[in-house]
Amino acid sequence: MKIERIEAIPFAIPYAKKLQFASGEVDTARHVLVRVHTTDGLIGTAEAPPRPFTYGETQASIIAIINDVFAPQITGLTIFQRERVRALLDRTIGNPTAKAAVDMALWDLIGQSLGASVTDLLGGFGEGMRVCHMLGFDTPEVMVEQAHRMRENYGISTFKVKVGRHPVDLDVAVCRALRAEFGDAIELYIDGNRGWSASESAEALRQMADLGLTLAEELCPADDVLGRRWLVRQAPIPFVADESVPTQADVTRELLGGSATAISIKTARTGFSASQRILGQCEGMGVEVVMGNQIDGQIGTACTVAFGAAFAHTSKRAGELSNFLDMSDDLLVDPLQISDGVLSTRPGPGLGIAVDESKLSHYREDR
Ligand code: MUC
Ligand code: MG
Repeated sequence: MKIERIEAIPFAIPYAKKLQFASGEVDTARHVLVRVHTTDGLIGTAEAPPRPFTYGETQASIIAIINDVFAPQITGLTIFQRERVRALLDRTIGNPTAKAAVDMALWDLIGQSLGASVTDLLGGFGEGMRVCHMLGFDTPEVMVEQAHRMRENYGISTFKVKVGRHPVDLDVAVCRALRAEFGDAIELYIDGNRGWSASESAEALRQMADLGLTLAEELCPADDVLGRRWLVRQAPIPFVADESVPTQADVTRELLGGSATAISIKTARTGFSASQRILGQCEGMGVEVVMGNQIDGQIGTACTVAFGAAFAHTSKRAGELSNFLDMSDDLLVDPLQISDGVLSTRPGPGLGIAVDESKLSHYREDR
């Protein structure tokens, strides 16, 4: 069970509807498929989504760090030495999604070799999660129409609304339209991707005070240190740190510094090994978590639900598990299915995913 080689394969799948938010936009899933091969013929699979506007990684940088730095460090180790792998990868700073994909592919291999699902290995709490859909920037009419489609086709009733535009009234109008259309039948929360200042954020929260929002995420930059603390102190709902917490140390800094009161856990950036630790930190401190979406494809989403379903604390809230629905296609032999607002974990050992080789050869960008 030794790591023999690692493949980092660039692929590109267009979105049917592009996702726009305050820090950027995504119209093509230009991701990296990571495959860890063992000496006895198993293949562990995960995907790394480059998000230059969030972590500074690009498709080319992810491939380079895996091929030039990580693969030489860990080739020859056994698949069970994942803490040694983590220690070696952490000699390099940054590169969160590249590290996370290697970690998750190893967990997939461990599961396959033991005949157990990753969810069972991690904690085995449940068999799926309620789904939250993320609505990107558009007009109130279009966003209401999308929410209708998600409710009717998939039974989804929790929505995260992207905010952070100027003037703030644009986003307030969207949240107001959603609440007016659906009443109490939906849960609504907002994510600003650092688009507003602290005072604009406070004004937006004041204008939306009657809308029953349940969370506010990254409304202003965490680097606006005192402004952000001032905002979080007066926020009437949990204030979620997402892109400001790519490491455990960042979680500690943001929580103890008063810059956040809840944490978004994204397996795309902290894999399973570090996400487990972050979850423990949050649970121990009495801090709520939400399973976030790194604008993942189906492989990344399978990883998120595998982790989120494994623990009681991550299962309390709906997980952000549905944006792959906006992609024109994907790589899995058996596509993920959301029904009655729930995404189930995959049956079968490891992550339970198989890549469709003909789709991969169609979408890969290296040949
Ligand atoms: C999110 O929750 O922020 C958009 C930017 C990013 O890093 O992740 C997405 C979704
Ligand atoms: Mg976010």
